[in-house]
Amino acid sequence: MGVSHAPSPDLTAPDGATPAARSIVALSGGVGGARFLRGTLSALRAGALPGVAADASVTVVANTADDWWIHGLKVCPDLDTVMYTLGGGIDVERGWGRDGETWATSEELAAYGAGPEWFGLGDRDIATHLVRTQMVEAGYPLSAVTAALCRRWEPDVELLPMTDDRVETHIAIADPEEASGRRTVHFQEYWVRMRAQVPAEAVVVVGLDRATPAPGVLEALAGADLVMLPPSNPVVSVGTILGVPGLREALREGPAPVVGVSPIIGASHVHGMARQLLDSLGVEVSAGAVARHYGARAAGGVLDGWLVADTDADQVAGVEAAGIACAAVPLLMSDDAATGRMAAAATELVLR
Ligand code: FO1
Repeated sequence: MGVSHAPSPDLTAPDGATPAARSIVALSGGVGGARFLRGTLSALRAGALPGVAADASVTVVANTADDWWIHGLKVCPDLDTVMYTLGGGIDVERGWGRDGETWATSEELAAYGAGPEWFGLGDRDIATHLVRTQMVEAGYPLSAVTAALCRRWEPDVELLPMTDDRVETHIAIADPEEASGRRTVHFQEYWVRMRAQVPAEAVVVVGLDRATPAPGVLEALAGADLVMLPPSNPVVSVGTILGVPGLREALREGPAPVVGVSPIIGASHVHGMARQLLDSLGVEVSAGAVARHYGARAAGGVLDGWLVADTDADQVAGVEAAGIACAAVPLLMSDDAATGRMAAAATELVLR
């Protein structure tokens, strides 16, 4: 079930005050982004985000470059992780897939030797992929399919794929047995089978240069009062969303301030594999370097504000020197209340 709306507060701005933001857009990856969004929504609906109306609409543009086809099914991990997390159907421990899951289908497939065994599809989750695959094969675009799936989950946001086009992240790794000395693997193989333990030599996002934003994405950015970048991977999550032609420009030239939350605390990521992939781009692994990688909106980048962890307070001056407002606050998403306080610090930074 979706998060219920709190009663709307009086939204009349006092004379001279900036009216409360009524329309938020977030660009999200999977587990980290979804957790951030759940805490943000609970603070938002409680009227606890400075400068934001409690009944503001939220549009989530999700990364689809982790998507792949497996056992004839189209699987969209980041869309599903956001949908299940905000709709109350996620396995909270794992952070992906359905709660109360069983694995009979995967066990049967393994008994046939029908791999890959390293990628687990739960029985409940498979129902989502069956519905999606049937609709995609009947000709519906991914955005329409996502809207149909969300009618069940009511995530309290409009969930949009970044594009309806097929886009897939592949990672180049060293392989001395290949004549070229390297081979590429699908992002899921790199992440799930290899656990990102092998250095990534390059990230290749197949189809990204020809993709177009899904219906509603540019419109949402043009009408936004605030854009949030959750602490998702800056290379393979937010980076691929920003790589959809036209999307970065819409963010840069849009009316809304853009505030992001660092996925890096100290010299490593909190969740996922940002460290390995930043290395592959030659970007230093620090909260300040990720902010400078995104760049200040005033200098052709995408950020107006950036939150770093309280333990990274020494990074603030360098981020501000790059033209980005910056604050150091606790960034661990231990529960929705702590995450909501992070979101409040983010809106405070750019809306007040
Ligand atoms: N992550 C794993 O670590 N192991 C899995 O077997 C696995 C299966 C899986 C199935 C459906 C789905 O939507 C997500 C799944 N994930 C699994 C998570 C996923 O690989 C990644 O966390 C994301 O792609 C990164 O955002």
